[in-house]
Amino acid sequence: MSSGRRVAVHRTPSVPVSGSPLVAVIMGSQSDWDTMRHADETLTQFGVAHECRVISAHRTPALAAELGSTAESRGLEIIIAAAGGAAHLAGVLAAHTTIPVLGVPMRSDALNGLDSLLATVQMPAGIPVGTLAIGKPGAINAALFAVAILANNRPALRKKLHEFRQAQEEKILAIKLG
Ligand code: RP5
Repeated sequence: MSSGRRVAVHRTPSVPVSGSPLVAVIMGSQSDWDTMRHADETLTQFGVAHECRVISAHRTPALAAELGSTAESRGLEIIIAAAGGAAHLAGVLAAHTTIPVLGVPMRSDALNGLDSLLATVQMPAGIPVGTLAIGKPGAINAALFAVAILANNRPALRKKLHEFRQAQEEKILAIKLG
């Protein structure tokens, strides 16, 4: 893969993220980054090697096809694809690969993300896209879903997921109202 804007691949000293990327976080525009950085942060929190890139199904169609068709040979195991409006990115990437593709609909100005949701979720039978919620919750959950898939054959990751759920539960139980 020689072209395409590489937005960021975060590595933190406390959670080393090394090796070839297992997850690609792809978004249709730089304007999606403010939402998709939450997927990036969540994957970093779990120490999952990943890459974040801007690739558009409409503006860079050849690159989108290349990313999808080379994903498996590059060792990617999951693609997270975010787009807004006429959001074809996840579907186009899924058409070029058999690895799981998770779609995140972006909140749009015109229709508040309903357009992005329908464009992402309504795939024809035969080419699946696992579609998450609109916006930030979808970005976070796409990353958690990717971690859950990877955890199927990575016990250390499964343990981290259990710890994450427990911490989340404890935070709720500690709330005192009034
Ligand atoms: C989609 O169009 C992108 O995913 C973005 O959500 C939306 C608007 O893109 P920009 O006009 O901000 O580049 O392709």
